[in-house]
Amino acid sequence: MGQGSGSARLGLAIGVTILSLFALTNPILAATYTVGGAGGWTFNVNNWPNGKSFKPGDVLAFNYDKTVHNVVAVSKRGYDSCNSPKGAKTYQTGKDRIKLNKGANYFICTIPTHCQSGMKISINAA
Ligand SMILES: [Cu+2]
Repeated sequence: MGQGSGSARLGLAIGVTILSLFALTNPILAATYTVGGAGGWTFNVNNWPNGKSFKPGDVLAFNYDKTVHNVVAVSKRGYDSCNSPKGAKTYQTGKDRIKLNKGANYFICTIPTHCQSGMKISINAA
């Protein structure tokens, strides 16, 4: 047994300790949800969150045809009125991953008439 195996064992012990601390300090493991399920981010997806519970840090996966749709995070007012502020960050890769903030989170598609056709979701992360 040389010095090498001793320090390897020490390295392993430190690694395990760090992983344990990480697990203890992060009791909430983030989940990823695919918005709209198999149908993805599209019209009439507004009822999709019903009955589901979300936590801050969970990730919403928006899968959609980027030539037709987009995703913009908005306020309640923006959600209700289907408007987004000028210069709002627009996700448009067709495969966007967005982390939920604590509290209310609202997303709409800003292509004309889409939000009015139910391409909007309201989620409370608690
Ligand atoms: Cu759209």
